[in-house]
Amino acid sequence: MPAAIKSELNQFMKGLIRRNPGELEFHQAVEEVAASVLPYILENRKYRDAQILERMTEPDRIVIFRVTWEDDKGRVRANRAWRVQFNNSIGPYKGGFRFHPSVTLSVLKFLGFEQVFKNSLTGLPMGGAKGGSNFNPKGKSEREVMRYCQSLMIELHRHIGEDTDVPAGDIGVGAREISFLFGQYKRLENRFTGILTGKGLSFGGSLVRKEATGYGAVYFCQNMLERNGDSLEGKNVAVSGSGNVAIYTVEKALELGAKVLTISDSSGFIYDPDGIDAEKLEAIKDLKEVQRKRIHTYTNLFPKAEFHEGKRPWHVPCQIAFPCATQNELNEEEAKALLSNGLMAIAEGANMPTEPGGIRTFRDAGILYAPGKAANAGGVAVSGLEQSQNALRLSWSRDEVDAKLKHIMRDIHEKCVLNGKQEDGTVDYVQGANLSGFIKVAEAMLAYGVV
Ligand code: NDP
Ligand code: 2IT
Repeated sequence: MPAAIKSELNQFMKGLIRRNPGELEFHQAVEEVAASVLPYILENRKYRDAQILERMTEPDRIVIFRVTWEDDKGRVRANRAWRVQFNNSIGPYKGGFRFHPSVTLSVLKFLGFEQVFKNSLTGLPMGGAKGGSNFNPKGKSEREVMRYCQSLMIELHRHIGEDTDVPAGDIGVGAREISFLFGQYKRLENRFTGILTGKGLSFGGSLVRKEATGYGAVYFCQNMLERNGDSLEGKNVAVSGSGNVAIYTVEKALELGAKVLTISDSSGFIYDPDGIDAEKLEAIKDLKEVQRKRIHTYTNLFPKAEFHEGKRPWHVPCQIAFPCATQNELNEEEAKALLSNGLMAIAEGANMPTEPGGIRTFRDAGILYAPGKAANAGGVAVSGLEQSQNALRLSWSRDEVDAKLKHIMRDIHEKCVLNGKQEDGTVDYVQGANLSGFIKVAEAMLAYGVV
């Protein structure tokens, strides 16, 4: 990085850190974007004069509220929830809701910030937001989760709306939670409207939304490989996580002829030397989606597989990696191990799963590295299509939605190539995604004047 840009970046980050003390995840997400877009801002005075980056890194609004509820033993419990409405320059706020004990304001600000760029990349009219709560759904009964969702919506409903802010799922918020939240919204407002996405198919959900993030990440990877005259056929693949994104990443990778060796959760990872085939994947869906069990129970069904307790899958030799669990789940040492074991491509199903040292390692090595805001945009893209179907009061077929998803992922890939192409013909997908996402939002903000 040229010295002038580096000094500008340092100065910008100093101010951001002073304004947002202790919010490490937020600092991390902003620094990566700022490093990509600052050269462009310095070349184009209009962005600088309008303080576009300073404004883009300040959320429009954050709502913080208490959620009080009663557990099955009749004890009164209290949690905290947030909705970070980051930027609605190009459309109503849109982004997931996360239930996990690790949720903090910093985590939600990083996720909301990333969402602004991701949503811009999809080409659909969606602003960026993220919400969440430090509620831990693990070990809670169905009724406890229901009461929690209902209590949360009693406050949240005032701040959302089909043309204002449309939440969806994320870690710990899946079809069950979206259903409880939607049912309560409908009761409170006496209106049936597309206020959440990821809904059940019988009440306004879209086909392929459940699969969209994982499928989209694999489509994006396929696009990167195709540009290099290659494909997923016969490749060894490592996947982390065993939730919504991981499961449908495995499904699409299998369909395209890859061999999937790993899957994981926060307790450890499964290594299946024979590969996780379609039949084993159905067993995983039953374990995780129906029985809500831990991933180590896979070895009870398939004893040839190994469970590595407390470990992550990144030392397993593979050519392609899909981190699909959570932020900062792949560090520099693991990135080096992946490279020395022959990694050629990585596509992030999760948001910000690779630590900055890992990203540097992948970019320096010149392998195909797709950052989350490009690779996992398929989920929110199909959420956008769910909103369109709700507005039209129509449902599109599975093939129609899947074709649109493929098209959107290809389009995002092309945008990354356009703004990330290097002199030697390779593509810096981080640069391409950040700059492409930035330009659309920045143009809208400039057009609005000082707002
Ligand atoms: P799920 O709750 O369905 O699954 C999360 C998975 O990640 C579980 O296997 C979970 O294991 C694991 N995990 C969660 N937290 C940790 C942690 N701190 N350390 C290790 N493993 C962890 O969530 P999703 O699959 O929906 O989300 C996964 C990632 O994808 C997140 O980064 C999310 O932001 C991102 N994403 C999701 C989209 C969606 O449409 N759902 C869209 C775009 C991105 P355990 O059960 O042990 O906690
Ligand atoms: O991180 C994400 O893009 C999501 N959790 C999905 C957001 C959405 O509105 O579908």
